[in-house]
Amino acid sequence: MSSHTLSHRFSKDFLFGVATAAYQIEGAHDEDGRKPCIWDAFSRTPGRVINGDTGAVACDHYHRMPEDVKLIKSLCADAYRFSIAWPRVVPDGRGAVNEKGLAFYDRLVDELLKNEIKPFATLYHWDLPIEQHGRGGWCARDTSYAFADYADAVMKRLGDRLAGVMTLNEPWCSSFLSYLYGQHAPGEKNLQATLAAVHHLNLAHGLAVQVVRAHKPDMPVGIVLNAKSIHPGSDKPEDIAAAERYDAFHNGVFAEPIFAGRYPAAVMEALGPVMPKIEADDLKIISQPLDFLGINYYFPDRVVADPSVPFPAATQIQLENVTRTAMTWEVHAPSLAHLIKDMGRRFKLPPIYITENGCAQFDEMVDGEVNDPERIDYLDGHLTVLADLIEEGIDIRGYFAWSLMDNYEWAYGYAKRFGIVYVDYETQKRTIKASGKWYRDLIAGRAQAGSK
Ligand code: IFM
Repeated sequence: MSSHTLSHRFSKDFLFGVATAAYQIEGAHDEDGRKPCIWDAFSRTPGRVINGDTGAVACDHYHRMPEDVKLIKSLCADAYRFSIAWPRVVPDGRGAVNEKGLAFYDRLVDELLKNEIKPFATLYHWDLPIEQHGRGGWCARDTSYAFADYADAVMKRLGDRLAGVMTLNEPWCSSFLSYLYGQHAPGEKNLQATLAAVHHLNLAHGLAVQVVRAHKPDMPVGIVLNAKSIHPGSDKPEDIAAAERYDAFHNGVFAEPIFAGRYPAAVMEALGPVMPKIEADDLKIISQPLDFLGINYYFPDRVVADPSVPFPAATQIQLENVTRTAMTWEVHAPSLAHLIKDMGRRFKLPPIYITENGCAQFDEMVDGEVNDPERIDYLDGHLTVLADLIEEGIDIRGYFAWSLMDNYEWAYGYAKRFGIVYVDYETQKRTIKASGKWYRDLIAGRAQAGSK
């Protein structure tokens, strides 16, 4: 579908945005009082990141912020979702607030507002200050409270001008990928540590919601989950049961405490003895009503029963002959609808924003242009699904393309490009890809159509 045809399916107040995260784009890792975070340490550890790439320079956004805001403007985006670096604002994790760190985000927010772009800030996108890691990181309950204090500092300074606040980005990654599978900082493989991180992240979220509301009761606040769209690998009852357990383990440990005030029974039954201490009010704090749920969706998870692995005794399988991205992730837009409907069946959800969606492709610059039809197809397919869901009456308020520009893709370093804008890391030149122009026309077309 051309971007023009799709434009007509979104109302004028549907929010189209682009998203990034601090460690992935800012660089300036040791400037103006910023201190190291767990990703500075992890990325410098041999063997952890492809090519030993680090976020020390990244897209140099810290020095190029005004031009980057112009770029966002040129894409006609209504909103920009960025993250605030905890190690810039409270460099030791706890204690002194760094004025220069806050001043950067202050300038960013003002620049966005000047350009009529709504600022949506994520408080935590994985850059835990190394000093706080030394105090136990997410395995320690203290980190939830340190996070709330940091949130307080941010709200004091920016709370009057933000359009929305996301507490955490993808706590699954900050726990499972970081403490169970060892692929993200701090690179551990320990179930007990993982479950402690899960609970302390949930608690940090709840405490931060309280902080945000204490500053500004009407500030839209939510969390961003990369909830998995789970499909049993077959119709066999054992695969269906495996998919349910997999859901409880990977999705339920976040969604259930947040939206139902309890941990999944299957998880408590299987893993109760290794769960951290859950104190009396924790679940009440965690389950405060939210103004929105942010969903990051990229690919489906297909699972079968596998008694040879520990709980949830399920293994992912890969389908053959399907389209895959440069990450080897399966492209399957209908799974976005499956995810949203499945979550909606399980919980009473607040309004939804798609806070990330996009793909890495093998982009190349040829004669000054980057032609990326696969990314256009990906965006088109997923936005078409969203338009269908909205027409069915599901309350979806906005969509943020991941990402504004190519950036530091964590353990893959700079090897994977997710941007709708190409970054030449030698010169830091930004070039809008064909997908970026397509997205711009989609947004602009909607305004011109004056639709709905
Ligand atoms: O780049 C990441 C982002 O930081 C979090 N969500 C998934 C993206 C692609 O892997």
